[in-house]
Amino acid sequence: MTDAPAAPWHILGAGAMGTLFAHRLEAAGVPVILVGREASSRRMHTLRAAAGDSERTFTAEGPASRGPVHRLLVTVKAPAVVSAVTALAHRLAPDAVVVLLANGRGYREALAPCLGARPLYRAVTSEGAYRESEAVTVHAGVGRTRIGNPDGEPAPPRWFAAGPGRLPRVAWDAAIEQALWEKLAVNCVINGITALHGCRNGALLTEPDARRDCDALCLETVAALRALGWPQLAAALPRTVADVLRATAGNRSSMLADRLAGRETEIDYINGFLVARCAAQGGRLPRHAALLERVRALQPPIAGRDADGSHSA
Ligand code: KPL
Repeated sequence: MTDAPAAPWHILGAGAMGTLFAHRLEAAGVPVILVGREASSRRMHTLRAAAGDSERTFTAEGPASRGPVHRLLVTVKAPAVVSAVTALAHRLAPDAVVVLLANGRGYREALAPCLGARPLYRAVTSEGAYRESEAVTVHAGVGRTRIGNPDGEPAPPRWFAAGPGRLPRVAWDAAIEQALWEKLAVNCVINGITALHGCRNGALLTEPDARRDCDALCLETVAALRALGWPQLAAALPRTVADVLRATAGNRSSMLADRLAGRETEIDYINGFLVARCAAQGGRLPRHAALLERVRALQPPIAGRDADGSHSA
């Protein structure tokens, strides 16, 4: 067994979520190493929060770094997950723990060659953060984080208690599979439409055109959840979406932010995943399929894409 309490957490993707969790882990006494694209260094970073600024200096590793990785938190954006983890795979220790905090689904299959028999733990968070600059992250909204094993693991493992389990508002979730479907469904309804209409989340409640699109997409998502065996999530979805829209009314969705920054969006891992899952059972989701095509058409050509793949919402 690894010396779990001493094993540092490598954080792959030093964007808003990555740096937020880096600060929180270090504040709880858990050592952190940021993994990025630049050469190894020490990097000072500020977390701006309602309680005041906190400054920390992190060890940052570049692509040439070696040495085993025992604990890995992946916070890159969906389109970068597979390439980023694959690039680090040769450093994963046999007992490495890999936790993925990203929107969307469908990564387990793609990562199977580098993970082998290791589970892919997933995290779902409602923390809100954005990068103000390279050196400053703003903790804009306090939320909850759940971590669990989609393949089923009822009790929190030892690595959890020694690491993220030390943080306030972070809990082990034995039903993380359900949490992932709920988050996917919410992102399926909100993210693509806000990117297309160029509106903040609250407009899906107040602007007639956006609201009509949102309601119709929500109905199709309810049917999809039922068909996929999640009747309770399906029944609750309209209320869940309305609650999220009210709570985040002034926010730009992560997909709108990606679109405005000219980055590749996560649409293939969100609506694309749902369309493919339903198609595998012979079901059709015409509204999701149309949205998928329209958002894909907005995306910049591959060569022009910003390679910053950090997860920020
Ligand atoms: O998770 C989100 C995102 O933007 O990715 C929501 C819940 C839609 C909040 O903006």
